[in-house]
Amino acid sequence: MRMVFRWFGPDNDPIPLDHIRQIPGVEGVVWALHDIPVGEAWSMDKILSVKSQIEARGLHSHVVESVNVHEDIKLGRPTRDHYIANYQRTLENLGRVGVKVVCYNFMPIFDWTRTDLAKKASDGSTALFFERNLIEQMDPQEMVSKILADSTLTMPGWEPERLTNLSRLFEDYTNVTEEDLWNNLTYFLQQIIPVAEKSGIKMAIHPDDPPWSIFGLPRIITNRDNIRRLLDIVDSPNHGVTLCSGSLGADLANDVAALIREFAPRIPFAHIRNVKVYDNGDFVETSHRTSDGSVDIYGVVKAYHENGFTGYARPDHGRHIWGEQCRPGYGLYDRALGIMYIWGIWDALEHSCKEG
Ligand code: DNO
Repeated sequence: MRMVFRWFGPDNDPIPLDHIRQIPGVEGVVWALHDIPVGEAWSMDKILSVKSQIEARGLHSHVVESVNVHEDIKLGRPTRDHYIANYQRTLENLGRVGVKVVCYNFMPIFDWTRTDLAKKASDGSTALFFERNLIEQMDPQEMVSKILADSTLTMPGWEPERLTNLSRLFEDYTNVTEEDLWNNLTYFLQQIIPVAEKSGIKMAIHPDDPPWSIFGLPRIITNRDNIRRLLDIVDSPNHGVTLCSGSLGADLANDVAALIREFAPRIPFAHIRNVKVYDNGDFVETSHRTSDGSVDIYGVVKAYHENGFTGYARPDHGRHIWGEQCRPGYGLYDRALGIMYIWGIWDALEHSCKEG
């Protein structure tokens, strides 16, 4: 397991690279060019500029999250070919500088969705929270305004310029079914995976977060059967999944450790995080500790260990603790604690294997 840590780039992340490299066992950062609008190709000079800053701090830049997919590709519009060509160019450029994994998602309009970015726990910490009933009654515009107003820092997947014309975006999806989305994903993969293969890049789709339809929009990367269907679209080691324990784990019907065992050879990238799911379907992000949430993080790490996992892993989100002012879900402290918990389990498993 190769531990990495998400970093939002120079002048965009309050956490300095020098702090990241002090977290035990972290070897690289997960990065992206956040200032390039979705759909444009990433230029070589911008890629090289971020890469050199990362490497100057003794970290590597093997993992990119995300190269986002333009809405026209998800909608299957004629203009998609132009955006797919740009995506291919981006992959070629990333391959040239030694990027190994590219994480992306295929969720219509919204990326990850929550109703509260700072739900207070009894210990005074705050964390991302999803209230199921509330979202069912909420107007999407109301949710977007609330979420954007609640964070002073930009958030991945919540680019204000992309979400300005929300009602038009919703109109565009009016007649788009899950099957349409599968067809549009298939079209995309058939043109992207051959380029990824030539560029030495493993594409790793992120599951939908949460893994069910919201606001009536289709969502398809949600469970075991759909992951199987997805991987069968193109049979290539360069077509895989970012196995996100917190996204999939928000649906208690998903047995995350079983998914890892089944799909291990097609998981180049692991997102490890815990969520506490309540009886009414609400969920809150918790510390990584198994007993704090509903996902058996011990079982998750054990499943990776049993399968000799050599891919990249990140602690994904954390709570906001010790008064840290940070991007929602992306503080230094709780993610660093999560890493130490994951390593603790991993190292104990290693030792017990050696001791027979
Ligand atoms: C949120 C992240 C997502 C993720 C994308 C991958 O914190 O987990 O924004 O990066 O869905 O494309």
